[in-house]
Amino acid sequence: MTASLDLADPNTDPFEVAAAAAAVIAERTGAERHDVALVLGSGWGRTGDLIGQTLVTIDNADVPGFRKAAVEGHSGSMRSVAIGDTGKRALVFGTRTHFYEGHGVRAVVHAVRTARAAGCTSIVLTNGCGGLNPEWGPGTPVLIRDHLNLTAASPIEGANFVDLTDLYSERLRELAKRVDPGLDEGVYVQFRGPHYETPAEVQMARILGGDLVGMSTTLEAIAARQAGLEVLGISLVTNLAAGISESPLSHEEVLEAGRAAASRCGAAGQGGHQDRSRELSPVTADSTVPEADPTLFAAAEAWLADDPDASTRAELAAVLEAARSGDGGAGDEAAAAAVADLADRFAGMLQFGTAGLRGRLGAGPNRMNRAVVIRAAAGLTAYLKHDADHPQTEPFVVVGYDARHKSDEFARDTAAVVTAAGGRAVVLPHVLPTPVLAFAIRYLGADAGVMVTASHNPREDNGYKVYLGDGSQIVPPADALIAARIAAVGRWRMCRS
Ligand code: 8IG
Repeated sequence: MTASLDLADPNTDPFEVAAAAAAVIAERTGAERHDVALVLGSGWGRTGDLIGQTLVTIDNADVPGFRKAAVEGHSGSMRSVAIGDTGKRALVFGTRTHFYEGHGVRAVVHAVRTARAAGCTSIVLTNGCGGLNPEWGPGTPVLIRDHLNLTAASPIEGANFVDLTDLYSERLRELAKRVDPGLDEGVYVQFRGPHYETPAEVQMARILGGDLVGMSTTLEAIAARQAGLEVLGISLVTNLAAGISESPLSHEEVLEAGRAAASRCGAAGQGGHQDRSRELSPVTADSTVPEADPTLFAAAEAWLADDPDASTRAELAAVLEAARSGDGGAGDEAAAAAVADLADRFAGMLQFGTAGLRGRLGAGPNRMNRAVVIRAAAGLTAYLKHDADHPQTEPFVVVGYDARHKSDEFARDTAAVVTAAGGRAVVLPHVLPTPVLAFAIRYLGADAGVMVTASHNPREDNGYKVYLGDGSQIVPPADALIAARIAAVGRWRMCRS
């Protein structure tokens, strides 16, 4: 069977076209994988240059499934850009296909699926839009907190009920706000277009809770979530929406606002700082710049209020006190070290991969602790209920643990979460080696197993490995699906808020 690469043909598998596109990108760029994707909307044309050096530019016409740009002000190419000096690569799409072009939703979200197939784990979706808040003058960038999709369309085909809670990553929004504390947030409303709204439609959007009106982004964001990508959405308010200002709307006004705002948006999109740009990739958050900003302390306070474990609470309280004790004198060096320690602990959540979770024991989302384990267990359970090859309404999980510090507590927490979510759980009766867990999964007919073990890692680390019902360790895309579920679990409670 030869696969058709025509997205308009209903017999074509759009993910196969995305894989074919990613293969061309890998060949042309010489990069086996890209890390972060960026889609440039109206007015964002020069932002790609601010991230780093463009290494390769590819004409859209050369890549399966892509179309030429339909609108003036967009460029019809994609590029591979070095992200500062991090060794990571951004895949920058200079244009997008809009829903109003009438080529179908598959064409609209093809860049998103291609980004995932090319290895990206996060995506930045930008757009130009109309603003409903009169304080947002033309050229104001606004972070998308949530959306209203008024297109009545979806990129997802078939009975696949993707969860969209916290679709726009709170972690990435907070990161953007650390770079540019003046950034506001809003709810983006996608109309079909291509006409702009009537004043009555703008009022409707306002009554529904909208802050921004545009013709893109929501379908792409949904496809990104389905693919397991972490999403950052940024709108550039290029005009006040119809009826909010006196004057009628023109495309020229939109392009002009974009030109005027390019530098601030570049700073926000890039991270404003080379060391920040690497944090856009959730895989590593290793080189955070120590900085005693209030959001860091607020994040630590929020953690203290929620952490179920007295020992990590006490540990964090001590670090927080030390970080706050800078007095310009001899204590300052210790305070600076404590701030750096805090920044590292709150640099993001430990990332879940095929090897599960692994990290240093301690307080904070970037450490192994009961709060992080509870969240991982909730994400795993949601995966087993909704995304697994054979979804289960009452998933059955077997949990084992080694003799490492806190392993037994992590195992019991995991069983409690599975049970609370309506599943069944068995904890092995005492410390047992991993092969026993793998045997128990098959012997008991479980849907999955968890082994809390640091294996051979340093004594200050611990780890959390996940096995499927046949006793095998997880392979892609299960890792990305579980990671997306974990990301959707109460992010507002874990990270800065
Ligand atoms: I740029 O005011 C831009 N795109 N729907 N409404 C809609 N899309 C837009 C607008 C706007 N401005």
